[in-house]
Amino acid sequence: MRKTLLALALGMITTTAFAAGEHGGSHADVSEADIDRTISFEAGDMWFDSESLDISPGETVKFEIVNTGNLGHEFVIGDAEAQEAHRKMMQEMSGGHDDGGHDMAEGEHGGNMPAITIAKGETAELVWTAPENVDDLEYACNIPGHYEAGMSGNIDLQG
Ligand SMILES: [Cu+2]
Repeated sequence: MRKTLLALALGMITTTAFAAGEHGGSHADVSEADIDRTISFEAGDMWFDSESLDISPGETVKFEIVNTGNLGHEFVIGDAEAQEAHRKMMQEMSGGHDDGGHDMAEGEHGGNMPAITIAKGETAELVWTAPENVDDLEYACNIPGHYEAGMSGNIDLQG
């Protein structure tokens, strides 16, 4: 009886953690031990201080991003097409208000693009495992105007 209860409890924890990971970009679904490498960099007003990242397929990376700017930013991983689609959506939702995009970004990523938002002065973390069958991905801040001003970079997935 005890074992059954324990298994149930563990199952519930796993499910909850997984859901959190999908929605908030939380790393709760990956334990620290699974992380191969931590990559730290800065986001500022209209730039990331790393213009490209070399990551091996299958590698689990923890991004630690410090926002040293005066605006909120986001960090989203996806291919060029997905980034563009996301950008359009953010633009439509913002209705032209630059600041309004921030909160909406969180709920509208749809779950399949790893994403975090980083408030000014904050550090945000995102744990991500690089896919095996993709050549190049982009990372970007898709808050209206930011990508266009330079907030993007390439992720080179080296086999
Ligand atoms: Cu930004």
